[in-house]
Amino acid sequence: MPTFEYAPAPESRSVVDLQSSYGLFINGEFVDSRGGTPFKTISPATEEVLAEVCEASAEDVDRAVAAARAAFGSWSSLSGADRGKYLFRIARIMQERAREFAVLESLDNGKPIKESRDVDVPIAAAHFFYHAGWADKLAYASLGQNPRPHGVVGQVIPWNFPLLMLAWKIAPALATGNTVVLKPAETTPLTALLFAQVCQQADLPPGVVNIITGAGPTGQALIAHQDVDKVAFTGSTAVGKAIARTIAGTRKKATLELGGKAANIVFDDAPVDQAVEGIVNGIFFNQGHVCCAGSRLLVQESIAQEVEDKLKARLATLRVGDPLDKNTDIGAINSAEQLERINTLVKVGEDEGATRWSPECELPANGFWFRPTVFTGVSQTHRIAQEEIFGPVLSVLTFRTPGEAVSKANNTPYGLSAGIWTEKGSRILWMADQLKAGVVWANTFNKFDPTSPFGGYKESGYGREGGRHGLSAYVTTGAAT
Ligand code: TAP
Repeated sequence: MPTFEYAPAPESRSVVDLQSSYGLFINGEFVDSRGGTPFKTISPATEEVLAEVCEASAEDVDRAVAAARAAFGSWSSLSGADRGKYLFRIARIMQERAREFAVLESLDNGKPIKESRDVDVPIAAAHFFYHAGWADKLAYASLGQNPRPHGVVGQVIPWNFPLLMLAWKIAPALATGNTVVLKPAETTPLTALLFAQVCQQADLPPGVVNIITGAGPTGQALIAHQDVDKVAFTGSTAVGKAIARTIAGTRKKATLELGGKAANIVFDDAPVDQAVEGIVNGIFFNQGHVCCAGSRLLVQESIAQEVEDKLKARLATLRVGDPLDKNTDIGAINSAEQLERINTLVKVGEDEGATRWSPECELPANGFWFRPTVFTGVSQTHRIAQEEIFGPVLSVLTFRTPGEAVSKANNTPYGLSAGIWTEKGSRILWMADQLKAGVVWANTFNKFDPTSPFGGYKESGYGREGGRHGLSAYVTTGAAT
């Protein structure tokens, strides 16, 4: 239990100007759908309807791709310095409107305001600043000879970091001279639509960015569209595989950022209090709706009990509740559907014999909520050690030797990220070399920066986002054909 109570500290909603309905953003304007069925987006914390949004039909996808194609010639022939100015302008407007973005993101997604305010929005703006800097230096970025854009890029993103994933996708595409059609997730379209307003405010030429809302079929139509030159997708491994099948045999380039089941590995020489903070951050940040979440804790057997006790004591101090309250640590689960998935896998964990524990905490009456949960006594074969739960649920396993830690950590179809906690630098380097993960954090977790490439091994996808590696996915090189 918390040692003292906090008074509520709600962020004001008045900074957000919610419209009752939103159109599709095509060719620089908000337009009605032709034939799509509108749907509602709700606050997962209260189930209140926030707005009605258009479903983009196949005809709308066609219009958006045509607008991006028409804009491509002039956008790609602008000088890099001029494209960079637009990106800088967008970044600065995002900073100026940061509070509005943060409140809207927390309303639509359910994540705590302190995370949207301090992580999602600043890093999203940082991606535009970073890529603005690259726009006029592509020829010197060692991307290959004569780097030039692919053309029209179709981008599909998930609901866990709606604005941040948009920034990861749109900033490098624009910096390299591509034009974009992006589909946000069905449950979190609002910050993408606010971003469309930012594009208008920045006087971005019409058609360079198009935002089409809708669900899976809209994403499918976009990916399959014959005038899309490159596909960039972030989401589940199942949908990533379907996309790979759809584009197989076409000329389309693709980057796929998919799921994960990261091991957070704590050795007996680690600073335990610091490691406990890292474990909490690793799995309970953003309600565990994080592809690179440290959802498997591998702890050395000799300190397992100490770590478990300290972890439980720390979890008892987390505040679960209103995402707009600045004291909230854990917000709402994004949708009823995701809550159902979490409940199903947690039940499987219990049925398979793992021990389930959660701190006492009162959950709000409405909305979608799940207590922070720890499973101990987990073995490698348990489904909760193998499958991505994508919620605030930690599976704890133990190991005795570094070799055992490596083989357990790598025993997964995924390979997105991993964490190592130890005071020995040599062990960090040895482990990082052995782990089949795109990102390895040492004595920290969930650190993101636009300069640092991010992406997976195995079923966590292919291609990198961020840094120079991320840029290379958006250009073709060599002699022009
Ligand atoms: P998905 O169901 O895969 O959805 C991702 C996006 O794809 C959404 O916009 C979705 O639309 C759309 N979509 C669904 N079916 C499609 C299809 N057949 N063709 C084209 N697009 C389609 O994933 P999710 O449940 O939203 O997100 C959670 C998953 O994403 C987790 O597995 C997580 O690990 C992964 N993820 C990975 C990363 C990175 S960087 N590797 C980052 C974040 C999340 P609707 O949602 O509107 O139906």
